[in-house]
Amino acid sequence: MPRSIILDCDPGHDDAIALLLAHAHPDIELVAVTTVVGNQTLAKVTRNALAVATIADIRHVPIAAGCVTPLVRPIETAESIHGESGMDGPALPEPTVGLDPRHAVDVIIDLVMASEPGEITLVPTGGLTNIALAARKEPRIVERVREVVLMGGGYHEGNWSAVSEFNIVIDPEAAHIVFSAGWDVTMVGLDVTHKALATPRVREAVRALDSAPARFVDELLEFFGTTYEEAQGFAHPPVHDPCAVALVIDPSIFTVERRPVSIELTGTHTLGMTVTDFRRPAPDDCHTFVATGIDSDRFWDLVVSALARY
Ligand code: PIR
Ligand code: CA
Repeated sequence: MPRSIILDCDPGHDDAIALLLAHAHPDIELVAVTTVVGNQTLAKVTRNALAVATIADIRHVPIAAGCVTPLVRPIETAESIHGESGMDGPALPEPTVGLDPRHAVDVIIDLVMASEPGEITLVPTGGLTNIALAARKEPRIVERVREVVLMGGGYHEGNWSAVSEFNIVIDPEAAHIVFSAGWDVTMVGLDVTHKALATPRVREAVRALDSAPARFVDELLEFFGTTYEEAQGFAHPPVHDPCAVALVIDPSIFTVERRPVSIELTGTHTLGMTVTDFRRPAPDDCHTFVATGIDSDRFWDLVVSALARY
């Protein structure tokens, strides 16, 4: 049985690759794509999602726009990494895929409430604003979803500050709501995504594929590699968001530990930190999990073989 997921994203180079992976992989049924302010404004990331759907011919999946700003804080975008459009590099087609008129939060609630308990997995790859608001608006979704597998955070690594990761720190209050709601949350953070590097071997394997979506991925990685090198000093760019989708498809690629995670909301130097307690075995009521290891070769094999289906 394929796993049904809602991808809540802010495309975003790596969000785009996560979307292409989710659509192509036979073990995933993509039931909706929702967008949230993050890497760029909501208007830009939504346009980008529609452009990716156009390139990959994703036509029977609702795509709905969500929150325009974080719950409490002002908008902070990642233009230094993703560029002015939020997905700079490849030429983007004029979208021929339409936007669902509903708000993303209502799409998430409607789909989850109409599904069987334990059927839908939420896969957020941007800030957690939509997911937090959905849990507040319809708390019954918390028991109904199978789990939340998110890209964000990091227990030992940061990218937007010494200790915090972008998706968490842009809306830490939303992250707090999601991590403490009571559903199972798996944090696929920088500790593992910083090992999912688009190395020359990976770039070659993608370039060997002959399809419009694969060429698009190659152009995304080209731009992402350049800005990641300039802005963060990485020789090869880490491709974060597909890691969360890959964990849903094949958890054996990762090591996951059950650990209490708290979101820092008041720190002077630590706002948005995902404080993870490794001191002892987690208590029985702990419902948060953190990815601590990744087999990056198997991860890339999974991504490339899914892209080969286009
Ligand atoms: C990537 C992102 C933001 C900032 C940087 N420096 C790099 C985006 C990615 O889309 C991913 O979801 C997450 N946020 C990684 O922090
Ligand atoms: Ca993202």
